[in-house]
Amino acid sequence: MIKVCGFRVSNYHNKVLIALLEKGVAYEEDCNIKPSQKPEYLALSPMGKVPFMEAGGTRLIESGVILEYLEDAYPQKPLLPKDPLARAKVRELVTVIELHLELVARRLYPAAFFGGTSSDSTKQSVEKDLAKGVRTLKALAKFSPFIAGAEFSLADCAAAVHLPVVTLATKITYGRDFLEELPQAKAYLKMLGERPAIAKVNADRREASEAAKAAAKT
Ligand SMILES: N[C@@H](CCC(=O)N[C@@H](CS)C(=O)NCC(=O)O)C(=O)O
Repeated sequence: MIKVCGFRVSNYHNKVLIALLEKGVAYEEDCNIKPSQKPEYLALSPMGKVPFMEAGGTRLIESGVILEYLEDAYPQKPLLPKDPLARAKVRELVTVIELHLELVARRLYPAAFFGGTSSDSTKQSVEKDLAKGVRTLKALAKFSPFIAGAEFSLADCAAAVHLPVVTLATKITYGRDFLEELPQAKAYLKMLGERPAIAKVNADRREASEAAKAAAKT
């Protein structure tokens, strides 16, 4: 059986869970695993990140690779279209969302979410880089009704977990939601949040986030 290891506030961990639930693949979860640079953790996940997955004695890191593995191993309910170009368009969206939005916004997270600080130069460079990512997403996203078109896909798994964090981090940092440039995004994310798989993962994330906040106070 597949085992997913990570924690429920992690957007990348949650992306994998959404794909598993949407595909109807049975899995086990260890949701008490935190990223670490300690040697014992690096023996499991050499970048020190979450999530990682175990299946049949083999361990996989990188959520994108894990999702591709799930597509190959469990093709019954696909989250990628059949047509090679349509598949590439889904991967293009995932890449833009993760490389040019989430990873850029991540530079704001220490100050926005963890009590750290962001220098003015970080804020300026993130603003400039995020504008490019938002412009690109605006050019590529279909919202008809899903982000890549008529079918729910891996790009929706990525959008469901990453876009809300970009919204939150930019609101906290700049007082403005950078995704306002995409007027359809709000209704689209609401629609995704009504899917049972995403509703469950979001509810578990909220619960884990509240528990972490309560633990930090004690
Ligand atoms: N490219 C990785 C990114 C995973 C990632 O950045 N996970 C975060 C938690 S959401 C993490 O482990 N951060 C700790 C670190 O970067 O050291 C993936 O897709 O799995």
